[in-house]
Amino acid sequence: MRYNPTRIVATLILLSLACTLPLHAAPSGKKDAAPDDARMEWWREARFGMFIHWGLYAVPAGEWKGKTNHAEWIRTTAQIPLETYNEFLPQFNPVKFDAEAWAKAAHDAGMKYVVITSKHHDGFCLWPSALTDFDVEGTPFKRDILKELKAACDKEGIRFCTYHSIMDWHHPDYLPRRKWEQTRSTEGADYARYVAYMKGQLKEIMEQYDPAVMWFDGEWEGTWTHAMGQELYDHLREMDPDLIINNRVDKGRRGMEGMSKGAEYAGDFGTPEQRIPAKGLPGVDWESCMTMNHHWGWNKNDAGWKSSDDLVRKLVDIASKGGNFLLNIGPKADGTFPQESINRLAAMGRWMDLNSEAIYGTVASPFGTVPFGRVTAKPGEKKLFLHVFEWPKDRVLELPGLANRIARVHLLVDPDTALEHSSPEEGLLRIRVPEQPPTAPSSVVVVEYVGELAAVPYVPMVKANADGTFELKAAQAEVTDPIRYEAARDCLGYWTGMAKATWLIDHKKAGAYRVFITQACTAADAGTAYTVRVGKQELKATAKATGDWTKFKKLDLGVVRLAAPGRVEVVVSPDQAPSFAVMNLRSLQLVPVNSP
Ligand code: FHN
Repeated sequence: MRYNPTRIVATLILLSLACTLPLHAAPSGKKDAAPDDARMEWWREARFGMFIHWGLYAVPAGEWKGKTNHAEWIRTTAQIPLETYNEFLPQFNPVKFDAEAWAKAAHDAGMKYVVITSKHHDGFCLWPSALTDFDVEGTPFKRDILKELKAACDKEGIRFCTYHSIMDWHHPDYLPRRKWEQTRSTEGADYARYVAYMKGQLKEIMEQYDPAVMWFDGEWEGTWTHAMGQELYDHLREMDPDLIINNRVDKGRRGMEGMSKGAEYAGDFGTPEQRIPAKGLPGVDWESCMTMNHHWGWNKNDAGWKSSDDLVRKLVDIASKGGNFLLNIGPKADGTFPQESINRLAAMGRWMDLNSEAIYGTVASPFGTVPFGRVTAKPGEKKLFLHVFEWPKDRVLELPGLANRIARVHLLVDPDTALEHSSPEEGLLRIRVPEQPPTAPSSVVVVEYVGELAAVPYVPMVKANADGTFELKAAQAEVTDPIRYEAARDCLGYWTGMAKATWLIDHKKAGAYRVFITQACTAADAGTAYTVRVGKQELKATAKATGDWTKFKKLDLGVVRLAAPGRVEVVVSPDQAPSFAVMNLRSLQLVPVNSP
């Protein structure tokens, strides 16, 4: 495969002229850019987009020489030499590719933008680039995929965006080479010339397809620097003041956690990958990108599909924390979406048809953990949207932590029927809801309030059961980062730091109580010392091995005495930083010692 020198020289001359334009001043060179809020407005409103990973790697579909766990990284994970990988070019002929069907599927799912891999790490380009023939023109297909998808997105009224990899395993000037690819000479390789090539291709994309977002990736290798990232951000900003650029253009990203280490790094939004931050990040723009199964690129053997219920709740969880959800599709080599993806998109679309008002244009909820699910907010409309995952069997929905007076409460799907509710004494609003949840897996109750939204810290008050025991459940705990409640396991997980879980009990009866904990931990990670503080008393323990993170055991931690009736804090916190994670905690129990 050759890079057409004539085309490259011609373009580099044009490019060098373009690059002599007066670029912005230092990285703060956003002076002429559209103000952030104006530029980000549509993106913040959108909340939900489609990621598409598609390229030559769809041909092997994740399989190579008997191994089946590959995907878009297959050239590297299967150590396929360049010449062999290039043999996928004549096999890439997605005759069933229908851009309008793709854009309609995104639109009907409630997605407001599409981000497609113009070029992934393998270097293959989904458009006819003037700078290389390692592109669609080098395949039997020849059609301009980006052009067709851009037109289809425009027709559906959704935004067309591109993902572009800085890392390039094909271009002769890209360095470093893959460690296993030592036979591929680096002689004459010129990284600066590669950067000029990449900027030339970005210019092609910007001018021909006008993406609303440039989603960079593959920024992590040492050849790409902080200065290059900032310069590229300013260069693209110069070309399009409205362009939104993610934080992977620069070097500030904290790994898969995705946020930037500081404001000195370029990028308009953070990019958590395959995860959701534990808490809302008010005032921070971020987008969680996730696969539907375990792979970004098509893998025909990957049957690990997330359920559509789980995907809806992830969308709700992300929106409740002020983020966007970029959900991935890995199309097949024939140009079709996997049926499993189509089914999930359709299910999410049905839910969004009824509930999108509680997602689009919402902001991070000011509340901490709420026992029933999540909360999104529209302060401008003085509305809260209570997303109820577990519909209360007693028909009483409790929202802790709201200090406002209430104007009206109703189901989102039934705005004409007002629901009975209490006034939020002590920051606890009680709402009488109908027997059945209207829209699983997340039913929305709208709370219209008076005045400026005022949330008060609220640690759930746990009252004693009839037999005098206290059951402190994971979902009721107030937790600190990075602990988060895992609904699927009904436990507090991701306890990978010196974080704590707090409950508040309202006890009416002085006396001695035996404390039990229900926890899970792998043998490899067991042994972290921790303290359970009940009021002023402390019980010391260590996390016990139970087999794995999903096998829970109830353990006796000892006895405490509660003096005069009243409110007592119960806090679980590690005495030392865990080697990996402290434990998965499902519940604590306080059982009166003399109980029958
Ligand atoms: O290496 C890529 C991977 O293939 C995929 O594109 C994800 C999606 O954001 N990003 C990188 C891994 O962090």
